[in-house]
Amino acid sequence: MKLTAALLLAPLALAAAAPKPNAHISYDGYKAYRISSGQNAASIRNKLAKFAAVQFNNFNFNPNQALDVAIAPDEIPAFEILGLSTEVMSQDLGADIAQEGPLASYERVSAQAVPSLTWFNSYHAYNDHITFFNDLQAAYPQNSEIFNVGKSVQGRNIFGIHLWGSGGKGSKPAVYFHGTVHAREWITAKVVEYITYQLLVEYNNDTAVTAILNNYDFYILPFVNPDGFVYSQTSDRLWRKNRQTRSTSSCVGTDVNRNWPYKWELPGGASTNPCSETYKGQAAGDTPENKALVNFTQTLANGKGIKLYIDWHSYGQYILLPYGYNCQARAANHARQNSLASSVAAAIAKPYGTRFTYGPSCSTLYTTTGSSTDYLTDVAKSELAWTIELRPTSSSGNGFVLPASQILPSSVEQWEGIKYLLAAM
Ligand code: 0X9
Ligand code: ZN
Repeated sequence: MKLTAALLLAPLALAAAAPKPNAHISYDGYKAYRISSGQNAASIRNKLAKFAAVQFNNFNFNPNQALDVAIAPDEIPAFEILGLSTEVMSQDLGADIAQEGPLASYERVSAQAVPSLTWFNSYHAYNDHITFFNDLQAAYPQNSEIFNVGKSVQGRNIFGIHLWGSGGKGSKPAVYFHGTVHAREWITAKVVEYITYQLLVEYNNDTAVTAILNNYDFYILPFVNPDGFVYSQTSDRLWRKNRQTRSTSSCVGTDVNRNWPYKWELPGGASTNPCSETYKGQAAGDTPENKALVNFTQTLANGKGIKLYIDWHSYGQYILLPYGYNCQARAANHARQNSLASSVAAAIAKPYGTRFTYGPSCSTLYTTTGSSTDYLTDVAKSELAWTIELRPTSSSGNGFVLPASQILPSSVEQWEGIKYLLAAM
C-alpha cells in the first residue's frame, strides 16, 4: 500500500461505516480504479469526499501520485461522470475475493506428523494455522519449541516458533521474522510457514539448510496481529490494523507498523486520525501487540543479538531496507545490505522470473514513522532489518487478495531468496 504524506495527514471523511458485529462486508460489484492524480491529489480527494462508499481511498498510492480507489456498485455512474483520468484495476473486487478460494479445512496427517504440503494449496482459518504450527513443532521436538510473547487487544496469544540446530536452544544469534502485522496480507503467514517447514524438514537432509540452522536461532512469529487477521477472515477481507478501540473515536484499529517507539513522534509518516489506515496510536508503543513485540525484541537484542529481521508484508514485490522515517538516512552498513538485497532479488527470480525491486524503504516506497524495521535497526541493533513486500506487483488491482494457486510459487521463490541470504550474510 502506498500513501503520500498529504493523504496520511488528511482527516479521512471517507472512512467506511462500522460493520455490524460478525457481518461480512461484501465487495461484490466494487470496481477498483487507479486515478492518475499528478499534483492534483488534494482536489481529487475533495471530489471523492462525496462518495460515502469509497472504502479504500488509501487502498494504494504510488510514487508518481496515482490514487487507487474502490467504488461501490451504486456509486459507479456518479464516479465515472467525474471524468477523472482512470484505469480500471479490478472489474469486481468481490469476484477477486471469491477467486482467492474458500478457506480450506486442514487435512491433518496426525498430531505428531509433519503436515502435508497440501497446506500450501489454499488459505486457512486462524485456528488451523495454530494446529499446523503445533503439529509441525511436535514432529521436530529436538529442534523447536512454541512460545508466546504476550497477548493481543482481544486476548489472543501472539505466538511464535523457535528453531535451533546443533549448538542447542538459544546458543546462536537470532534470525527473527514477523508475519501478518497487516491483517489482510494473508500470503505472508503462508510464506513464513513454508520457510519454517523447509528449515525443519531439510535439517540433516540438505547440507546448506543444516549449516543454516546450526548457525542461527530462528524466532518466527507468523501472526503478530492475530485479532486483525481473524477480523479479516470473519468480517472484512480488507482489514489492515489491529482491533483496538479508543475513547476519542468510534473508529477501530491502530496500525501496529506505525506504533513502534522509535521516530514515532515525527510528522509525515503516519496518521494521527484514528479513522485512517495508518493511525499511529495516541502514544509510542501504546498497543498491546507493540508492547509485547518490543519486549520480546529487546530480549533477543540483549541475548545473542539479532543478525536478521524480516517484516513480511504484501504487496508490490519489494525488498525494503532501512530507513522509513527519512529518505536521506542510510544504515551504517547500507552498502552491504544493498548488495545482499540485489543478490536476494536475483535468487528470488530464479524459479519463475518474478522481479523484486530493492532499496531504502523511504526513497523506494514512502515515508513511515514508528515502523518495525527502523526500531530493529537503531534500537535493537539488528545487523539486517528488511521489509519484504510479496506478490503481486503494485499494478495489480486485487493486491491483497492473491489467488490460492500463487501460495506455493510465492513460497518457493522466497525460500530461494532466504536460503541465499542465510548462507551469504
Ligand atoms: O506501509 C507499510 O507499513 C508497508 N507497506 S504495506 O502496503 N504492506 O502496508 C511498508 C513499510 C515500509 N516501511 C519501512 N520498512 N520502514
Ligand atoms: Zn503491510
